[in-house]
Amino acid sequence: MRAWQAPSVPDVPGAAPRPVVHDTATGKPVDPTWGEERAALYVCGITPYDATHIGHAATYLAFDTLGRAWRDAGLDVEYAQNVTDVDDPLLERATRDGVDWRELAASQVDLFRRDMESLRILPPDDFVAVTDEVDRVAEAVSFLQETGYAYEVPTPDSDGDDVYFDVNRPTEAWALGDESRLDRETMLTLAAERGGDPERPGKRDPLDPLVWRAARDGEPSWDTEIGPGRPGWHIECSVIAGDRLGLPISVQGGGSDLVFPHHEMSAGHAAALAHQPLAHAFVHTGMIAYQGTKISKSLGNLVTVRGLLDDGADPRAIRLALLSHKYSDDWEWFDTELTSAVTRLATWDAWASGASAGHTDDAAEVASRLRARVSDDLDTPGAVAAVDTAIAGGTACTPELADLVDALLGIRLA
Ligand code: 5CA
Ligand code: ZN
Repeated sequence: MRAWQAPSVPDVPGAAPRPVVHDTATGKPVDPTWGEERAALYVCGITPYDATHIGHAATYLAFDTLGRAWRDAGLDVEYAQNVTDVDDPLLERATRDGVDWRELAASQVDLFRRDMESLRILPPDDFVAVTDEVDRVAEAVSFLQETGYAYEVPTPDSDGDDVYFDVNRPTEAWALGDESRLDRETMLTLAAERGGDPERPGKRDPLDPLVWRAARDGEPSWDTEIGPGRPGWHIECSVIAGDRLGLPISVQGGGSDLVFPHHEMSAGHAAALAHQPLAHAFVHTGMIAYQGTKISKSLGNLVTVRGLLDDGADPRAIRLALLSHKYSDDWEWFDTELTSAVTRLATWDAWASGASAGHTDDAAEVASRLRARVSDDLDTPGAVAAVDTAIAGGTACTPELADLVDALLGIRLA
C-alpha cells in the first residue's frame, strides 16, 4: 500500500555514534543492529477507526527519531509498518456508525498519512495492509497447525473452527526474557483487556491467543487454504515483519500497551514459524494521557493532530512539544505543551536566521552533543536542551548545525 511523502533529510558531515536503545526484553541498553550496517525496523501500525491522536504521533515520532539517528550514523535502514485494517474494534466502530468497515479504514488511513506528512515523519518502505496479507497469514497458520503449535477450537457459530496458538508448546524465543516475565495473574488481566479471550471455552490455556477466526455471518472473511476466515491479531505482525524484513529484525517497536500480549505473542509466533527470534530488541514508548487518563480511541479523550493543526498549530511546534519528553516516559499532555513549544521554536528560528549574533567556534561541540544525546536511547529532551544551552551561551547557528537539527529532530528552522 502507498505510504506517505518522505520529508527531505539533509546529509550532515560527520557521523553520529551508533544508537543504543532500551530493550524491554532484557531491561538493558543495546545496539539492536548487533554491529551490522543494516538496521531493520518494524513498528506496529494503527488500527484505523479514529483520528491520529498525539499518543500515536509520539510513538511514530520516537521511531522516526531512531530512523534518523541510524541514518546519521551511516546505516542502511529498512522499515516496515502494518495497518490493522480488519479487527474487532474497527468492525465494531463501523457497525456503530453505520458505515462500511472498508470505507472507515480507508478514510482513517488517509488521515493518518496526512498527519504523518504534516509532522514530517519518515515513512516506512513497506506500509502493509493486513487485508493484503490474508493468504500469507493463512499459510502461516496452516504451518503452525502442521507443526503442532496451533490447534482448532470448536466454534458453534461458524461452519469452520477458530485456531489458537499453544503458548505452552516451547519455542526458542519469546519477546520477554525471564527477567521481565509477568506473573500469570497480570498476564490474564492484560490479555482480557487487550484483545484476548481468556474466558473462551475449549482452549488449552486461557492465555492461548487466536491466530485465525473462522468466518461468521455478517463479518468479513477471505477464502483461503485453511477455509474462510480472517487473521487473529498478533500473527499479522510476525508474518509481515518476517516477510518484509527477514528475521531477526533489529527493533520491534510500539507503545508499552503492546508489550503484553501483543509483542510477546508475535515473538512466540515468529519463533514457531521461523525458529528465529523476532527482534534483537523490543522498544516501547510510554503512554500519553490527557485529562488524567491514557489517551485512547475507545475512551474518546482525544487530542488529535488534525485538531491541533486545524486550530492553527505549527506542525514543527507539535513535534518539538513531543520531542521535549523522553519517548519511554508516560506523561500527560497539557494545553501549555504547545504554547511552550511555540515560544521555544520562535527562539530557535531567530537563532537560525542569525538574529542572535555569536561565536561559531563551538558549533562543532554542540553538534556532537546533539548527536550523542539522540544516540543515547533517543534522549530528545537532552538534545532539545543542548540547543537551548547553545543559544543561551551565545553559540551562533551555522548552516551545518541547522541541518543537523533538521536531520535528527526533523525541525527545519526558518
Ligand atoms: N494496530 C495495532 C498494532 S499492530 C494497534 O495497537 N493500533 S493502535 O491504533 O491502537 O495504536 C497504534 C500505535 O500507537 C501503537 O504502537 C500503540 O502502542 C500506540 N499508542 C496508542 N495509544 C497511545 C498513547 N496514549 N500514547 C502513546 N502511544 C500510544
Ligand atoms: Zn503489531
